Amino acid sequence: MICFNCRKQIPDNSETCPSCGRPIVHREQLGKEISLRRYQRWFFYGVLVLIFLGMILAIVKIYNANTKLLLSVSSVQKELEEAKGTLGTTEAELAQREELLKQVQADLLEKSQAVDVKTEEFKTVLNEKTAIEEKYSQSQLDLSSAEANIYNLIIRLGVGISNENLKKIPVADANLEGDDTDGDGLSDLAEEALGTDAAKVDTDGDGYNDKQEILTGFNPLGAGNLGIDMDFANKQKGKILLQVEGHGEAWYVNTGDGERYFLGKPADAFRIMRSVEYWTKK
Ligand SMILES: [Ca+2]
Ligand SMILES: [Ca+2]
Repeated sequence: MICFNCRKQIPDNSETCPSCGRPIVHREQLGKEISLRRYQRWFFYGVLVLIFLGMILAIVKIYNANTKLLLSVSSVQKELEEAKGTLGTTEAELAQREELLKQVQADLLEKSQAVDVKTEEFKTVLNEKTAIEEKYSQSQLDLSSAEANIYNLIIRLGVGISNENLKKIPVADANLEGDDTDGDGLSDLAEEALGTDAAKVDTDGDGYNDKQEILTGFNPLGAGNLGIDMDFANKQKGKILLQVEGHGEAWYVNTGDGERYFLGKPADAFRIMRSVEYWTKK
């Protein structure tokens, strides 16, 4: 046997080298140690591989978990964006509806105010009509029963009318005579009802006297015409119209020609109404 250290021949089964004193390792023992170390090395490698695989597994798990989390966050963000979009649309619609509501409320208020104004106008006309009817009733006290019947007729048939609407009905050339201060052919009474100046032949000074203008449908108080409206006039046929904006002057709209016949003030009306020709003229 040879010493592995000093390479000299030594007796078999020596525990130490007699030459260099180095402990002798026998082949069987060396084989065991090598096997042991090989086993230890493989064990170490195995543990390393297991640790490595464990780490890989852990990384994959973490990666998967993170990916899921990111996907989840992304999905939530997307839903949030969609919700924001929906909210934006809803807010816009809400604003639009609020605007519409405001407009409707404004219209309603405007119409309500218009109704109030009309109601007031109606009340005024009604009050004036009532006042005229009272005047007729008072006048009636001094009349004979036959004349009283005529007044009853006026009260029953009389309809209040504004001056503006009255202008739409042509004036008949009848019963316009009487006390005539300016001598233009229109009685002072008729001029008061027509709104012209009883002291001027030509109230607006345009070269045409008041009666000419009235009978031809022109405005005796200025430029333009009276705005005759035969559709309107025809609807008033057969009615006794009372000037609620004047002194209660009465006009009768003939059923034939649709012209208005001056009946005068309440106190004079009966005299005219007895003249049958004005009721039947064609
Ligand atoms: Ca006159
Ligand atoms: Ca004139």
